[in-house]
Amino acid sequence: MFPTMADVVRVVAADDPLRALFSPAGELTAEGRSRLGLDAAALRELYRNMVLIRRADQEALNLQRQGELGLWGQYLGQEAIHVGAMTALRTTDWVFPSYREFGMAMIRGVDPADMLTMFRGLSHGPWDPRKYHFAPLAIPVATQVPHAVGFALGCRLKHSDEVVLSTFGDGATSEGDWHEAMNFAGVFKAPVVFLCQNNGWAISVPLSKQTAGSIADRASGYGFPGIRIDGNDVLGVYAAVMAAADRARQGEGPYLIEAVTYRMGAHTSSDDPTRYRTESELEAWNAKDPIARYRAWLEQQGIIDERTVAAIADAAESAAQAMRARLTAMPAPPPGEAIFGRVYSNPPESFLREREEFESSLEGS
Ligand SMILES: Cc1ncc(C[n+]2csc(CCOP(=O)(O)OP(=O)(O)O)c2C)c(N)n1
Ligand SMILES: [Mg+2]
Repeated sequence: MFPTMADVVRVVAADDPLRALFSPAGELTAEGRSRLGLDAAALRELYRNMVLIRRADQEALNLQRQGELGLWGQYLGQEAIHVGAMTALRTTDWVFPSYREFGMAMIRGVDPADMLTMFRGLSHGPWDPRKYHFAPLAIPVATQVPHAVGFALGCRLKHSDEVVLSTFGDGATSEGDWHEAMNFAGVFKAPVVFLCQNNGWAISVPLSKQTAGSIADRASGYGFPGIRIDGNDVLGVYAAVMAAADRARQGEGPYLIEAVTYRMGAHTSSDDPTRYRTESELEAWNAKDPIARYRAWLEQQGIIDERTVAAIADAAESAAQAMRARLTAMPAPPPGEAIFGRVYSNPPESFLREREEFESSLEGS
């Protein structure tokens, strides 16, 4: 017998621990917030990390504008997702990111100056994924999603309790890779949390011209739950990712979180968003800025004061300057090593000869 729609809805709703924490509009409820059990120091840390990654993002853009980086894609406005999600995970959990997840990597402990070497043409992939449990940034849209699911299935087969976070944009959900990954994850109950950063745009294509219906609702077609939440609320993102990861860890399978936010900057430093979006749209989202909003709440709760806010801003400034100084002092790798160095562990003779020829061709140039 085929299940009816009512059966499907019942199955999906029955094992959904997130719904209880959120209002139907996707806002973390006061009751949900109180259940998080975060003390004042932890709440301040969330603020500090959002400020740190925002300042690093600005510095990276400055570097690009000064000709020190080839390209930069800002995550300005998406800090609540980066910090909330990374704080909710264990450091043993894996992350499979897209190209905009520099802030997430920073929170995981990757040195930001090392990370920027990729955008300065000094490295192909600056960190060891096994050390940080953080996969390389994926530039081809959505390719990281099937990787995440396959890896998550591997974790399950090894009986490890690691969970995988697969993060991507709204545009990525139009890719075949994304649907294949969702389907596979649902069938095999892979321990994966899908986190869509719905920032309203895929370069110059607005969500309305890309997606009919709701992204979150797509999960039910693949046999697991999905929820749309406010992606500019760091505590909401933290709660959702924590609950979805716990559920996956217990063998309950995947979850899709659609975190609604806005890309406040350009798509990348090569893009001019004034050609396709209005100033008023930007202003409306500016009023929902995740950092200003969280800071106002912390102040209201008496958890943070002006002095702490200023100290955090100073620390972020020093960290950004240190990142710049370290990056700009790094020597370029020898060209032969950069091009040939990571291709073979045991290079064949012909390859070594090619390398020699290349290197001697550079002599005197
Ligand atoms: C397979 C593939 N197609 C097209 C591109 C060009 N491209 C780069 S980013 C992007 C838009 C992605 O939008 P979204 O998934 O919403 O992520 P966002 O940039 O908003 O974070 C496109 C089409 C690409 N990198 N890879
Ligand atoms: Mg997008």
